[in-house]
Amino acid sequence: GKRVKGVQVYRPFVYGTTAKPFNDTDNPRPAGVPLDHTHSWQVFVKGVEDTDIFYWLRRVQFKLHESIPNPMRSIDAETIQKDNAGKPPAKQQRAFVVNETGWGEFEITIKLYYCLPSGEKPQTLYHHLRLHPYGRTDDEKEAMRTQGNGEIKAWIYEEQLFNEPFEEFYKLLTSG
Ligand code: SLL
Repeated sequence: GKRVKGVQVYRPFVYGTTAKPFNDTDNPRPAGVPLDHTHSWQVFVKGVEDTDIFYWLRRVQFKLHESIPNPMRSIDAETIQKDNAGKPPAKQQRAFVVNETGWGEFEITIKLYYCLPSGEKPQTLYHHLRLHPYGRTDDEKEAMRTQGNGEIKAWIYEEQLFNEPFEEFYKLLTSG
């Protein structure tokens, strides 16, 4: 294929983690979850404002800590779309997500696999799962606990650059 010379295409996305301590009201520890688990959390890659990114990102592989059963989690856009039986996924489903519970923080390895016509090699990101509200004063922590919903968000806004994309991929990128 031929590349489109002198063209750069940027696509914004968000990745990161959202964690929440177990409590007696809106986030009780589910039955079967070990007693030493203190939080529910999720790691995700998605579009900004839940926009579609499946046309350029086809798979995300999350490598979790070895203490977690089955630590390699691979999520395919195709599977998410199939689960919707041909209908386009609802906004909140337009995401590569792993939901887990646990007690400790660690570094998550996130590997991005691009759509095949891109010819791009997979790219690796590293993200620290945050369970605790660091760098906040005791008052701010208390406010999070009592007023907020207690979620600890560690979100990164990024832009994926496609430099001189192949013509076929350029059409995919710009036909949305
Ligand atoms: C620490 N460096 O020692 C970290 C490791 C590992 C967290 C944290 C296990 C959950 C499960 C879990 O939360 N591991 O058993 O499914 O603090």
